[in-house]
Amino acid sequence: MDIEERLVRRLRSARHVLVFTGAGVSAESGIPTFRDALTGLWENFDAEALATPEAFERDPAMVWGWYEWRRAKVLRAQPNPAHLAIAALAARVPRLTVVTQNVDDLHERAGSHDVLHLHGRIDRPFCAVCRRPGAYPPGIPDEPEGGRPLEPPRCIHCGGRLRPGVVWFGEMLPEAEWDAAIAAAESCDAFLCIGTSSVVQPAASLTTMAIRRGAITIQVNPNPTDLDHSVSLNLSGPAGMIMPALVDRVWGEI
Ligand code: BJW
Ligand code: ZN
Repeated sequence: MDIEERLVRRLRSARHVLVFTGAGVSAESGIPTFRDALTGLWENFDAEALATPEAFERDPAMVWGWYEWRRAKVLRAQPNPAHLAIAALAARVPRLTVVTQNVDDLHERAGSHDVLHLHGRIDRPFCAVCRRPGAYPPGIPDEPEGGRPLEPPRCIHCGGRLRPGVVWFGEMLPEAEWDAAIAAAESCDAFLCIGTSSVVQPAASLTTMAIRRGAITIQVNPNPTDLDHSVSLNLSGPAGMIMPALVDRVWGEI
């Protein structure tokens, strides 16, 4: 791995490392990235239009069916070497904060603790009316490839429709997670931005906060983003390959 010795030394001496992840970190686990997640039935939709409260109000079965198909994919997926390298990093640095935009639980299943989920979790449905938590039946939904429209289950308290426990466009991020993420971005001395297009706000602003306060910033992505020229180092490639190599090179064998 080609990193200047000066950067390696700065990373090695970091007291607080923030790992910020997006859909790309789960891509090698077989979970489509957000902007690739439209296949089959949903090919003619726009992901940004499906992930809104208005879409759910207009056509709950279409939106719920899309999420059930994606939830089945998450349940079948396994953490990949990138998730595992991030979990292993916790034992090698004085303090590690993992902040994810992902709605899957692959960081947790890889062994990361106290992950801050800025956009909620696909496995935590709640009532669209009274907002109390709902539950899924155990097991993996049996979705045909490409999915199908499905009427959402009803809330056992008020009879309202359950909705996926995720943050849609136009909705506020969960306050405690967002506050904790800002505090971490403002106190970290190394910030790793992994597998995100960095177009969705306010999450993407965490990287710019860290840049502004002088943290060393590293981006891992096989494709260009608007941050390519703002970060301290751009590592171009899949996270599953780059992350184990980076952790190895800087913090020792994993
Ligand atoms: C690999 C790889 C490999 C591939 N290895 N990498 C300020 C400015 C402009 C707009 C706004 C603003 N403030 C708010 C907005 C509006 C909006 C917004 O940002 N819109 C933009 C599209 C412009 N934001 C909001 O509405 C947010 N709420 C909010 O701000 O509340 C305040 C408010 C209230 C009312 C009115 C106005 C403001 C909420 C945002 C919620 C986002 N929710 C989603 C859906 C979650 C549920 C679901 O999954 O369905 O979250 S959208 C979607 O995007 C999802 C993701 O978490 C998020 C980020 O996407 P991510 O992770 O970056 O994925 P991709 O697919 O974009 O990129 C994948 C990357 O991986 C690519 O770069 C690949 O190259 C790379 N990759 N393989 C490493 N192997
Ligand atoms: Zn209810």
